[in-house]
Amino acid sequence: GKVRAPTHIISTISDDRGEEPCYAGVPMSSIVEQGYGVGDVISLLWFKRSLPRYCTHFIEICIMLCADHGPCVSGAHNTIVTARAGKDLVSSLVSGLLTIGPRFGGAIDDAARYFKDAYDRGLTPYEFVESMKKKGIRVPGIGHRIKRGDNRDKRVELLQQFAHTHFPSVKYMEYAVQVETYTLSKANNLVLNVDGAIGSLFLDLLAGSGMFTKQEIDEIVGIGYLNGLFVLARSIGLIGHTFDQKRLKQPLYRHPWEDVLYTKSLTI
Ligand code: Q5B
Repeated sequence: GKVRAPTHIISTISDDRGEEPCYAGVPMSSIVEQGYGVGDVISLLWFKRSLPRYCTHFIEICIMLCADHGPCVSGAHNTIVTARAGKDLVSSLVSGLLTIGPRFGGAIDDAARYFKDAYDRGLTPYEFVESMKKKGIRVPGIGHRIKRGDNRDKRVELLQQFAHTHFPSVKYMEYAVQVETYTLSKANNLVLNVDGAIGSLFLDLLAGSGMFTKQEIDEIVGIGYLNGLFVLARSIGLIGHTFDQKRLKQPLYRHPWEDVLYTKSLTI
């Protein structure tokens, strides 16, 4: 009989060999004819399944809310400086993307991991936060440079409102809010931030939708899919910032001397 030669690549998410490309087995024509949105495409290509509308709508809200947060954040700043140095779109985009990490935008996966572990082990918010402090780890998903207890992040409120209305259960998000109540008692900037809101709510989506086994949830959280939401979303804004700088014909950026504290004194 025929023997299959070993392949160099295994791919399980898409196929372009037929008459039309398929995402997770769904042909492109069905995607268009059935009015799928970008949330459905993400469901197919990242999670390899069609998710209920409230889930794909939630994904789309995350993308829309994280698309940009002004020119002053790390990613936009890098992109603006790079575009003003005359670099091309892709260079300007990746320069901004490279700032996404544990402090900026890339705390979603760790927020999901730590909130899930703490909730599943039955830790009280006090026990969780204090154990993180002992380990010298900042609680991912908590804290913001400009948001405060008396100036909450509107994006977080919008995500919470949507989930309260549409999700069958919001137990992880409620836990994250209890953690926030405790951290806010320590300092006014230790709010639940957009990364923490998405991380905890995605746990609720995974656990409450009935579309994922426990093993699949552990794999998604373990691999770390969720920072992808911020990366994808913020790419929209970073591309916008690149076009903006080019349109405005902005010159090479040079940081003003007055804004640098030079500490090395002259030795005579
Ligand atoms: N402290 C976000 O810090 C920030 C603590 C904490 C325990 C914490 C910080 C942090 C975890 C990572 C995270 C996502 C670096 C943020 C985002 C997207 C964005 C951005 C935008 C957008 C801010 C002052 C005191 C110190 C610290 C303590 C701070 N955070 N303790 N757990 N999580 N969070 N990142 O203001 O005793 O003085 O040493 O790392 O979730 O990135 O809009 O800008 O859309 O673009 O610089 O929203 O919270 O505060 O470093 O001066 O700390 O608070 O230990 O205590 P800050 P620091 P002490 S959302």
